[in-house]
Amino acid sequence: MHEAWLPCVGDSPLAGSPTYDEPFSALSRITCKWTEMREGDSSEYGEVPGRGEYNPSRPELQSEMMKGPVFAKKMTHILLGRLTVSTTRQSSAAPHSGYTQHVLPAMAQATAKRQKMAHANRESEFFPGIGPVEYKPSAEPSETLVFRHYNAQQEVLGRTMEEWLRFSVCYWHSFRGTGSDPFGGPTIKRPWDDGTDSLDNAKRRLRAAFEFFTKLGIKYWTFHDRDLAPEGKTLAETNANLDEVVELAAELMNKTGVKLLWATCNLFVHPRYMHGAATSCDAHVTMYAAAQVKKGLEVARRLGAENFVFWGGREGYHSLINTDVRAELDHLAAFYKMVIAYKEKIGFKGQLLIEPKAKEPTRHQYDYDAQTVMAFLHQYGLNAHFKLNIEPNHTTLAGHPYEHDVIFSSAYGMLGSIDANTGSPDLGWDTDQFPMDVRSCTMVMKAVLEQDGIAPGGLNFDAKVRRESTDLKDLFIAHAAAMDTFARGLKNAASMISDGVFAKSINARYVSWKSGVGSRIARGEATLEECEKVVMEHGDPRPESGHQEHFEAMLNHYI
Ligand code: XUL
Ligand code: CO
Repeated sequence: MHEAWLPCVGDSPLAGSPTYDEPFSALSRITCKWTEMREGDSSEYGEVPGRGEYNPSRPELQSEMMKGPVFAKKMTHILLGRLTVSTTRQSSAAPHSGYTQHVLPAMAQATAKRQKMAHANRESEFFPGIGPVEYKPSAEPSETLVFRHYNAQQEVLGRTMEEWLRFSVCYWHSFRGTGSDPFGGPTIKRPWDDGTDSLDNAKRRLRAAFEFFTKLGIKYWTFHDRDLAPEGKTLAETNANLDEVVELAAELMNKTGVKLLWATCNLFVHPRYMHGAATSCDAHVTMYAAAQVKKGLEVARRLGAENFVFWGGREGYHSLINTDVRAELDHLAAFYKMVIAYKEKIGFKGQLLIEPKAKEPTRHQYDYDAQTVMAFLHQYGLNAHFKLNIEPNHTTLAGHPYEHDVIFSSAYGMLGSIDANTGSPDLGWDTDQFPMDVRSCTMVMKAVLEQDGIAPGGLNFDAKVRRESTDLKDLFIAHAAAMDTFARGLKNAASMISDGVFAKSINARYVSWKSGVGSRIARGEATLEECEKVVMEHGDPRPESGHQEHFEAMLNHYI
């Protein structure tokens, strides 16, 4: 009998069984049993010797084992399971094959390292008894703390689910949210948070967050500068507080392999920003915002952020009677030019993103929706430096369907990242709910697949558990269920694309643009006279059905 901690997904071994000291051909029976699951480090599996050398007489095991190296290259933190293997030797055993000899020393070391890691991982300081969340497609309906569809390493159209989806936890909702709303105070009290503004509290909270990310298997996080560390009495003190917590963040990121999808500056909570930040009527306020963003970019660079987001919380107006809108938008563009200059100066490589929102907190936000932001960027010659971070709950506030801004920005090559959430379409405000609607997520993932992925952006859960969902477990379930919804969306969208029926039916609607005068108009070569001639010769166009219900029925087939 042999025992080893090995990477696994569900109940499948993924990196072979190095503790065998005999080739499979020498064995008449192999019984494998998985017990105990935990997180672990698979980086040492980077190159598993013996790949492909397993005995073909056990194809069912070999095919799983062959996945090992591919899997290991992509992940550092994975699930480990204790694999117990009992073997029965054949009487006329084949001679020892060389591969196990060659595997054993390396694996002995690896096992020791894994055992050490496992010990560290067993310390469940903040979420005792919860997680890690496992992939369990056979889960009962009431088992919601599992993934039924999200299987990080499963390939869909040539990439793993993890690569397509690039999930991220947002710190402000999940670790700073208290459930308070304009009508009532906090309802959510986390055991690690003493409610003070101390640096100790900030650090404890951050440690809790990293335990959460790891148990969930999410590889990215996002934050606002002021979520991480408290404001001090002066900007210098505030920056020093931030530096202290950022150092801990760097350490935790390094230890867990969790990366920073994006950072952003909170330019809306402090009273100084009541008239706006980059669009304030007071230039001194804009200077403060510029200083804050300077530090934000430095922090983003320090932590290797893959993007940097601007959401103009107070960049808008409440009244046109007291506002010079042209001046405010000119100032916003000038502000972004300073940002580009500093980004280049310090060598920050992340993608800059603007997040549209139609209203709230201001009556009218300047970054109203995707088309408004793209027009603004063109107007001021900034389009090469920015992409968009689309939040579908904001899209619906602009009066558009859920997927509208994702599709519009993607159509122009401007979809940079997604704040994956949803609202209640019957309400007129931003409720930041977890995305749980399969149809919506399918439509979003179709756009993401069609543009060949969202990297360096990702799907950031800018979503908060309801103020009535007060258990720690609710936080896990919310993320796991939303991840599962997007995984379903991904699989559905992949089928829609591979089957090609949508592309075929859509192309059929536009066939008249592919030849003759239609194609000349599309290329910008036709004239009004030429068009007139066609109509004179051929008469009125024949009305064609749009077949909307046919398309809707096809979509339902995939959902
Ligand atoms: C606000 C919102 C922000 C941005 C980042 O509605 O979505 O949290 O995502 O500032
Ligand atoms: Co957002």
